[in-house]
Amino acid sequence: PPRASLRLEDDSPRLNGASLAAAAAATRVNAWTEWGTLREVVVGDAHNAHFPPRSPALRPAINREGGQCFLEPDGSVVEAEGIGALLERSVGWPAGRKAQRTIDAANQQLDNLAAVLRRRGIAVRRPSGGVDWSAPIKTPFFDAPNQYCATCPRDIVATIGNVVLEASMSRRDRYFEVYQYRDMIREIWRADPAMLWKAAPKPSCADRMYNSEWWDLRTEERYAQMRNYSFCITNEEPIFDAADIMRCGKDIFVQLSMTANAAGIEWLARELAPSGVRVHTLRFPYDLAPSHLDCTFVPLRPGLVLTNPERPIAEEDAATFAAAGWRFLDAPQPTNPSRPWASQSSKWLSMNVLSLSPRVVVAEEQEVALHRLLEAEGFEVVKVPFRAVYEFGGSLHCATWDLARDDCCEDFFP
Ligand code: DAV
Repeated sequence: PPRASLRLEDDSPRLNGASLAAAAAATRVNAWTEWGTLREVVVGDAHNAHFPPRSPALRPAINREGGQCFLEPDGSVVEAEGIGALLERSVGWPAGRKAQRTIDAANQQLDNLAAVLRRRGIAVRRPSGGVDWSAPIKTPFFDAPNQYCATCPRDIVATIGNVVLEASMSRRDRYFEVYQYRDMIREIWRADPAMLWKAAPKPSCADRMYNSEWWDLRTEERYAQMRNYSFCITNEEPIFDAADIMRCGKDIFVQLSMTANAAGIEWLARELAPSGVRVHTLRFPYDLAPSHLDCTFVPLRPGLVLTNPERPIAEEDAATFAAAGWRFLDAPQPTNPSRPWASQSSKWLSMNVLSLSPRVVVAEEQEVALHRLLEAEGFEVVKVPFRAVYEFGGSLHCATWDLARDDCCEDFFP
């Protein structure tokens, strides 16, 4: 079975502990784009991760073709193929805590990413803890048997300029996930007097917030409704996950999806208007189960977006980009389309990259076709093993949350 290499970047500028600490202390919360030179970032972790329970916003299913990533006693991550169908026959969708060696494999790759970033002089923070993912949730409106993990901070909190914004969230088992970052947010808020700390209204997550029939629609019925952009959440309460947002300076793009509704996008638009930010809705009519924008539409630098060839953008939404002279670059088919059996994401995690600057992008090490494409566009591609993280909700963009980049509220769509 394939083994992941643990190659650290050796050509990167090295900072010693003292200069790193000084850089971190000087950091101010500031991130207006997806591509400004990265100064400080949060990398998630997989500690104590639990399987997401079935709920009105998620019907988890075993990925039958999927294998497993686990950590061997010698410290190498192994990808074993084709156990998904077997597991499905014997257990159906599992409940409770994930296997320790699966958690360890993900943590090894997350720790490696943190080390690679630190060696490039980027300050890295890790979730500060506090939430027991095994704990059930009971509110006046819903129950959940357990919670999930802190692997994907991108989904739950966004930096928009000097604002740290906690998303409303769409899933019950992720309702309190942001508390895993609260000590950290408080600490940054105390150190940076210019930072604004905001949280979107928490939705009820009551049964009436969801379209439960949506999950049982046949594919043809979904195609028939496609243009309504109607998914498993209703539009009664404003809802968005932070990963449905992409920042391009003065313009913020938000995907209408299973995890962000029109009311959620309207809430963002009104909230950000006083700071001069324009919020645009993006629609991808051929994606029948859209969730999070970062496997679909990934701005890489001014004028260039990495796009998903199987999920073309709605024509009317493309016009904003065309009018400003932006170019869409279709990602190649994934070099390794296989995913772990418990992954609820698509093969397009291949394009879920993290930008370190307008010239440098971090990508999964097996995605050679993507590396070639980006290198031909003039990018330096930093390659890291990350497939063991895939079943914890995402890849490199999902598992990070940028706190500070060198950028400003620039107008890229004049
Ligand atoms: O295409 O499966 C996954 C994004 C996970 N945060 C996709 C989107």
